[in-house]
Amino acid sequence: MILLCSVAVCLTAATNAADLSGQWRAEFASPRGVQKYLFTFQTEGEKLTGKAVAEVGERKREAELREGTVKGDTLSFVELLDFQGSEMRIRYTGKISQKEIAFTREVGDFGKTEFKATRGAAAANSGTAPAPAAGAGSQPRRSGGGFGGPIALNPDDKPAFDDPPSGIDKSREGIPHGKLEMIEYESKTVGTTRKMQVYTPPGYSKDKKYPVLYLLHGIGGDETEWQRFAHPEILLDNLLADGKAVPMIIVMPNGRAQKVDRASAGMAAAGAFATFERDLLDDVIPAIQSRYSTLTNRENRALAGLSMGGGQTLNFGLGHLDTFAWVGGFSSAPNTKRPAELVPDPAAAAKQLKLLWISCGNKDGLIRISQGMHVYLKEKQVPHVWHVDGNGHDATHWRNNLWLFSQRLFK
Ligand code: FER
Repeated sequence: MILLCSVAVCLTAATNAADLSGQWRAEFASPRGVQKYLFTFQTEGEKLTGKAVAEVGERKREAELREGTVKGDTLSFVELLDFQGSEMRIRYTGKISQKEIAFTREVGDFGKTEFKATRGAAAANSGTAPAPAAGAGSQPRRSGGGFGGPIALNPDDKPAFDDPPSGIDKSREGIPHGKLEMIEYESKTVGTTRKMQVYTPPGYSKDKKYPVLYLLHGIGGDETEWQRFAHPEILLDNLLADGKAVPMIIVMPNGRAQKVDRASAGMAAAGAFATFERDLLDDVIPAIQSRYSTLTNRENRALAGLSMGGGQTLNFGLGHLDTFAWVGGFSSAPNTKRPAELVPDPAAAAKQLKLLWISCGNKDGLIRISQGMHVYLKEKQVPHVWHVDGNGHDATHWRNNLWLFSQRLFK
């Protein structure tokens, strides 16, 4: 049921939770453009239910509100957003005053936006509605970001390589196979025992030493996520059988560095994805180097990842060129720091990097992140691969780029 607001109802909103029922609208600037929201709330005691209809440009979506509560003058709820197959949680907290609700909208720890909602139907339906409050404090903290957006392609945005043949990660008979194992390590950073998967190539022997690729997952994944999109272990077996890659160890850790690190703990645990920098450097790498027969100089250490893990890769890889000489960001997400922050000394980076790989699909709404990197790197003359293929934010892009990237490592 939709209740339209009368002045009397609006005025009691501050003191009586039930009176939140009805429609509230808001308009605010976000990295994706101006967002227009129409919330419809129903309350029952401290419980709040309802829906959100959001419009950005031409696009409109509707979501049921979850986990809604009203306590005193504070309400909170979650909007679940399907982001290209991954579920993102947008958390809203609002302070109710007489005429408005002052909301904070958080996507994980990213993109905290503040805006005000006022009573009434959508602006389009209501000629007399006051202008939405989108003043100070309504600007998102980040520049660039959001869940995809309009795609504008530039002349450089084309494939650097042909697409791989099909079947690159299908298991073949009659070739040697490596081993994939799940191991545990003590994380001082997180204060827990954590899991990671480790691939050792066929014929792995303590008598040899191997280079290592650290391979990071996306926002909805964990240490097993790469197996959903590609089978890095089979892909490497195949490349090795064809003489196309150097035998290497591949480590797939969990990039969500928090005590409860399952994907279900919340997709947008952005702070935990940033904390992983320390877990990777101080806990994961030492654990691998103590348990496996590894080459431990920077020229024998690579970092790559998809989406959220692509952003982590660029942040941690370019941020620690003393540790990584090979860096690959596939469809990097808005957690990627700004190019000038990542590469403050282009000449030094150009000298140290053996390979910097930036890739994105030309149907991926996050492409502007990678485009920004490419434009900066090109301007600053930092050699890199800029590979834009015909995919979206999807498994084909990640599988193909792992294949193209991994066969160029450690050579
Ligand atoms: C975002 C959109 C997407 C974001 C992260 C992602 C940090 C990650 C997507 C993925 O890993 O697939 O705004 O912000």
